Amino acid sequence: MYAQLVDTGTTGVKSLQEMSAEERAFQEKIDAEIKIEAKNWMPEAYRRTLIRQISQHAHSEIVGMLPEGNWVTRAPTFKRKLQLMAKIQDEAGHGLYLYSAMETLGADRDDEIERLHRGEVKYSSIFNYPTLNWADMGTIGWLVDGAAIVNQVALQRTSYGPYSRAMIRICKEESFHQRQGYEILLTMMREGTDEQKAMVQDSINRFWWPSLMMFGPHDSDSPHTGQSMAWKIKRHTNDELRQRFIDQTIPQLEFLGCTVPDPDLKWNEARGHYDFGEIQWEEFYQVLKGNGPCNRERLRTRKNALDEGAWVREAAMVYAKKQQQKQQQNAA
Ligand code: BYC
Repeated sequence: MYAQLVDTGTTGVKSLQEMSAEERAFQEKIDAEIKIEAKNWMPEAYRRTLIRQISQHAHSEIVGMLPEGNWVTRAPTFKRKLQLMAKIQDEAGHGLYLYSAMETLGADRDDEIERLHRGEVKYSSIFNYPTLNWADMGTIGWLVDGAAIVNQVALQRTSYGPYSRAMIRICKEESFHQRQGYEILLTMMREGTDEQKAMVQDSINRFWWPSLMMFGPHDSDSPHTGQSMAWKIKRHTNDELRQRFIDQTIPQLEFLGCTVPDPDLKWNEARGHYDFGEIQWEEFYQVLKGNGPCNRERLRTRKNALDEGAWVREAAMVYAKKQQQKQQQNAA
């Protein structure tokens, strides 16, 4: 794999000859599928790439709670409300595992959260779109968690041990989320009124293209893919995973009896894959720059949550210090 990347002219990836002895030993370990652990030597750029990706991933889980939180008070039944709350709590848990995995690389959680709040680091573009109707809760579970799973199943085999182990548990929970989302939509399509069926189609129309954007830019425009593939942080490229997601999602879409807003979508027998239209990349880059429909609102909500929770953290610190003093007095 590594030699192939060099041969195909991927820029910025060192050849084995250009590496120091330490870097070569590291690369050979990666090539032999031996996991890198927190205390092992690693190139500084590998560490920084992982902190960037894992922190972005953790922030996505935490910010990703907000579009769904919008519907907790308006879920149509008590059962749906409980399911939605459980899903959102799982996402908080995913964020916490991921921040912990990031800390094993020497990054500071509070610093990274501050950088998020200053708008210096990214989180998944998808969470900058609003949730306008109840069907959006189904679509987020089915399409957004569905896209996240395709990406995260591959990340279970990522080369950094703590990240790959966090992914195993996260994937189990995500596949449950995906099914609950699909079941919401199936219920609305099978038992709903015409208006409710129209809500499902409207929701798919709004979330289809942003879900495809979750996989990132085309491989040819992705600055990090070459090196991340060589280090096996990424096991598949952005375009490969996007295609895999489309291929597995379209039969589910047909079973629902819905369509996607892409006139170019069609099965290509020769390729054995669906062909699809071009993503509006200008929209994607605008969202990344902070100009999506909800970017400002999302960051404002997160900052307020941190400020309003300050007294809880302070109280916990005072209590912990008092407990520590008591233990020291007892031990003396
Ligand atoms: N949104 O060279 P590239 C969930 C950035 S949450 C925003 O391809 P890379 C859920 C990229 O960071 C699941 N930014 O980068 C939660 C880079 O910017 P910087 C979230 C994006 O890292 C609640 C630049 O564009 N999943 O499941 O090799 C409810 C160039 O891109 C996006 C993860 O985070 C985007 N869509 O590949 C429901 C998975 N795409 O850092 C569900 C972990 C690209 O140079 N992350 N960028 O400023 C990854 O697998 C990889 O980081 C990506 C991008 C495939 C996303």
